Amino acid sequence: MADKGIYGIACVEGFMRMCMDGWDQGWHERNGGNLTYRMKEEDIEACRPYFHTPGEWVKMGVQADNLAGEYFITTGSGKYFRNVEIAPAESLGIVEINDAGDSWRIVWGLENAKPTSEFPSHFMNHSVRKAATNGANRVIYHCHATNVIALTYVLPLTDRDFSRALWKSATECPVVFPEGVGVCPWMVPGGADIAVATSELMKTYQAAIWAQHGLFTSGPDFDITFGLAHTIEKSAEIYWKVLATGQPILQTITDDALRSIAKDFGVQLNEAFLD
Ligand code: 2HA
Ligand code: ZN
Repeated sequence: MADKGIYGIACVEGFMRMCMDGWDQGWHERNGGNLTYRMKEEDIEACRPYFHTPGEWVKMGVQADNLAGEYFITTGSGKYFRNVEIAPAESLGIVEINDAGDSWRIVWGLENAKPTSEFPSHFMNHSVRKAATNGANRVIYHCHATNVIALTYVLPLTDRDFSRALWKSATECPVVFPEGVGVCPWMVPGGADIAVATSELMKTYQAAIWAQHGLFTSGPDFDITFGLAHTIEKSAEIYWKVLATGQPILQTITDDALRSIAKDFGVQLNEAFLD
């Protein structure tokens, strides 16, 4: 088989596959959405032969001590998920973080490009999730999941309202995200303010919803992080289908049923969201 170079390395291959999976779902119109992966030591060593002379250090406007010296694979600002497979070196790249934990520089890819406009949000979320999971979390994903976005026009923008609506729209949900989801009010994307607000939510939750914008999910690997977004979006879709019938709701998953699921599956549901 032909040598695929850096594209044959598992972390890069998995990263690209997740981008195309998100594209296939219809969550990445134009340059919508972004993905970052905090590389393991073995990922960095496997990719290092392909690194070029590093670019200039660029300050991020956010800082995290626990991410100093880390390497991330990231999608590019203004780049299209749709093009990741045909133009990977322009669409994504690898950045190194400096010892102060406040700047990045490009070591591979991102040709004529820079990291995603949401890199500050990804970075702060990585910092919080790394700490919350003892280093297990490695992936942060932002997508424009259609049904989730639509829900932010009709549900009160509280963690409790969204968590309950999603838990009750698909039986798997309380098992997949027992702590619930966080909800961020509408904010200007791309800056430090939304990054800090989102990372506050990610101290508690694996997923956060940006009102009228999209969804953030986190996880230890690509499968789990994509699966979380997929589960949340699917549940929101079911919620919409039920609403769209205009029929009265005759039955739903009761709070006691949610408790029973949690007990049998051995997960701790966020009690603050139960009646
Ligand atoms: O990358 O999705 O939030 C484009 C966006 C900004
Ligand atoms: Zn977005």
